[in-house]
Amino acid sequence: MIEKDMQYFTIEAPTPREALEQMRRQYGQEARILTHKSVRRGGMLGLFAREAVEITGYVGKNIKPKNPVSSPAMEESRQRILAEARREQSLQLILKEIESLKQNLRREESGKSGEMPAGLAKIQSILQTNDFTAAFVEEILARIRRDFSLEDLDNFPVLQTQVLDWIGEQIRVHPPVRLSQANGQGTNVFIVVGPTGAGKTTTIAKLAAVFGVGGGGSSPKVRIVTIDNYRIAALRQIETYAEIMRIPVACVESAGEFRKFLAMADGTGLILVDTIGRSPRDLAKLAEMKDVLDAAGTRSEIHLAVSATTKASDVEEILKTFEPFKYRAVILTKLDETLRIGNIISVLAASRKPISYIADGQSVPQDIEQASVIRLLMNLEGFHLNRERLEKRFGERAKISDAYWS
Ligand SMILES: Nc1nc2c(ncn2[C@@H]2O[C@H](COP(=O)(O)OP(=O)(O)O)[C@@H](O)[C@H]2O)c(=O)[nH]1
Ligand SMILES: [Mg+2]
Repeated sequence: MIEKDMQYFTIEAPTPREALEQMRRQYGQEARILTHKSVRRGGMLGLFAREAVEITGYVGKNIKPKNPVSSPAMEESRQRILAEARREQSLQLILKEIESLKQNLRREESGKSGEMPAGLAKIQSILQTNDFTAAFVEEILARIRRDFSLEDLDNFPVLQTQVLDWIGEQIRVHPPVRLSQANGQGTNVFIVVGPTGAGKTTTIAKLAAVFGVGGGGSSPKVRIVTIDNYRIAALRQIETYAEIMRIPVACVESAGEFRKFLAMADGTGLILVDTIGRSPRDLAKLAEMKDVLDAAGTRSEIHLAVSATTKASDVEEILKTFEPFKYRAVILTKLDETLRIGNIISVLAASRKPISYIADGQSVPQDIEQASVIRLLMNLEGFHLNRERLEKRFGERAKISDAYWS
């Protein structure tokens, strides 16, 4: 703005109008004002001073001032105006900087507290109601902030659809256990581990019923074996189920016994292994059980039963405790006992563990189904679900009664 071929001037007059008129008179229509301020002139100790106006400005050099100012005074005036203008410019820069800092601060604050846009706040509240972990909620909110404009945030149906998709994408589903009895080779060994009371035995009974019906052949399609370091009375529970279903049941205590059992049961379509441990904290006993289970070798597949009523930090702990068993997937039990499953979805998403089966009641065998994304999404509170759309996106709810024998 400030250029060398400009001529600079300062004018002082009693009123702005007079200052402007004087400027026009002296420098013509092309003259431009740079700064403008009120000054006090005359008087003593500030008394009887009169208000005056001082303007500074510039005009192109080719326009000759009608009443030229002497050269040294002119240079002084020029320097003064330049200094003023520079000060003004750096002030503008500082102000701009402050404004951007303020904006950043506002943005950060709205991330933390009540100032967030209504759509975002609503999603946050729904996710919290469903017991999603703080980390999971934060991630979803960050994603919304990244992908949605402020206007889009006002369209709640669209926002909700997107969030449901994101949650659905976080849920991993383990494909159905496929059993083959045609080749007669080896034995499928399906082992369920998990904390006491998680629903292992009940799940084993349900699976035994599901897999025990259908198929054919001379040897039993399904056998149940209980790994029990203590031979406690719990065996009675599975024996009762097994009797009703006419499924052979056995109990083994050591790796040697288990190996013998597997050799004897060769040709069985599916061996379901129920395990009993005291407390999952009893790590020595868990290690002992792992030794026994290892006897099944590569023919086995281990799944971990976890109750949907378990709080997030405990689920994390359980997943870690049973890590040495190298379980493939999680069987989610007692879904009927809670309306909030954000905790489970959050922790499983973070640990990248898939869900294989979902149990939602005590009835054997009907209260079990193949895990599906839609079944879990349907359990979420506060969202308006478009089931048809979700089925298209994530596939339908699977029926466990489909024959898995091939
Ligand atoms: N409501 C509900 N109860 C279940 C479910 N699965 C198991 N249970 C109950 O939970 C309790 C413990 O189950 P159990 O199979 O003995 O657990 P385990 O110690 O892991 O073998 C029993 O009273 C079961 O009836 C389920 O999906 N829903
Ligand atoms: Mg049990």
